[in-house]
Amino acid sequence: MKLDEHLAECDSDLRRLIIAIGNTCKTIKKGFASRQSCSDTENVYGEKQMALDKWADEVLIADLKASGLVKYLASEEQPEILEFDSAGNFGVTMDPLDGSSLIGVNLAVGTIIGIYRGNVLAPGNTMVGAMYVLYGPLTTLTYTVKKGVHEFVLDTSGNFILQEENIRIPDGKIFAPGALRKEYLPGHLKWIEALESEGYKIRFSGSFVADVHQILHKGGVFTYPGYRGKEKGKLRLLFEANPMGFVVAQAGGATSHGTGDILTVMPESVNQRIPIYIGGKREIQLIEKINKEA
Ligand code: AFP
Repeated sequence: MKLDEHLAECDSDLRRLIIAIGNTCKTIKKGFASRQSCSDTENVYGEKQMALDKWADEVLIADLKASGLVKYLASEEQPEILEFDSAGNFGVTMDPLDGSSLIGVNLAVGTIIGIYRGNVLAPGNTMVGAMYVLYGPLTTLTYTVKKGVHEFVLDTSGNFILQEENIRIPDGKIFAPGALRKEYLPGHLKWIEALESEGYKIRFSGSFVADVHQILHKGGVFTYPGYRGKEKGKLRLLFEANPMGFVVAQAGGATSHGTGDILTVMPESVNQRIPIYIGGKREIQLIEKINKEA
């Protein structure tokens, strides 16, 4: 089944928006091969090439503006929320290429999208949908519109074909721990040691979207915690934590900033950072329990 068929029951504007984003991601995917650059360098013809993440940002902005569906657009690459004179009223958050420092070494990166009705400076649990496209050996698109989490794979004809419907996060013993151990806060260290004593194995690639995708399928937990000197952590609430948290929560998992659900946090600014724990409910409950007892 193709993506547009799968979305047949969905609100027609939301359906058009998801399809439009999927189409732009196909363009981005082609850019990896044709642009062959990960920084502002000259190509073989002596032409200046824009870094792929900045280029992906421009392509997404242009396509979303042209769609007429989006009024507010917040991008990790932009300092302010863009506002379009549009008939539609969707608010979209995007990380055009998460993990972009891995492009040069050919590891998986992705595009992360959150979808709101109206402004995006709202708690994540008000999203009407979220999705991500992972550019790995296969290009996959995973979406939710609060009716399950579904995954599609890009075939050789350029169609996103249903690969797995109603994904549920299983139990699993992998963990993806960001930040330096010597800078962990006490509660976090205790939690990490608890996971290690239970035999959790490390799987951390440097691409949040790829690491969370693995956890969605294999279980376990990803974290980029707050740490000494950077108590708010590294990842962004609007662009990374909320959309991926929304997908994982819809698949039966959970997300936390260490003491509560990330999806209930009212953003204070567009570039706000937040400590993140995302994955299985059991692991998330454990960090909250440890932190609350401390
Ligand atoms: P880039 O998009 O700049 O490569 O950052 C990726 C990221 O935001 C996230 O995808 C990774 O999980 C995290 O940073 C890795 O951070 P460290 O380099 O500090 O491990």
